[in-house]
Amino acid sequence: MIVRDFDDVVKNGNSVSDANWTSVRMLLADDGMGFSFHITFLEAGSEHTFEYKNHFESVYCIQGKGSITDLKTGETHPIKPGTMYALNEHDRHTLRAEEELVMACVFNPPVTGREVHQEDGSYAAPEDVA
Ligand code: 9YT
Repeated sequence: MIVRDFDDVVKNGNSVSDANWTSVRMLLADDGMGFSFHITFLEAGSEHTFEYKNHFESVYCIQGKGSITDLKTGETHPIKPGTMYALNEHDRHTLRAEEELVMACVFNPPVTGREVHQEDGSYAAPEDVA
């Protein structure tokens, strides 16, 4: 069994940040679960465009207020505590945080912790991560 505390995961360096988001990786590929599990914080007022071409991602909003736009259909959905979205078609999307968003995220395949966002908003496939 794996039992971890958020603060210990941060202390152990399994937290990554960009200019306006931070993600704490509670589970990573090395844990052997077949998925990774992240708690992601998106700063109030920030906007993010991602397209996880090599991963499926499911996200649950724990706290905050914002929206997500499906860039293929142009449809925008509000995000509030209790909202879940699943990028089951590797959907290119824009996330907006009106208030800081705190999200629980699952990635399949699991991220290794060494990915950086590529220019197209994706993470490299696991076999391409050094
Ligand atoms: C909400 C969201 O898209 N989270 C993505 C996870 C984050 N970019 C990470 O952990 O790499």
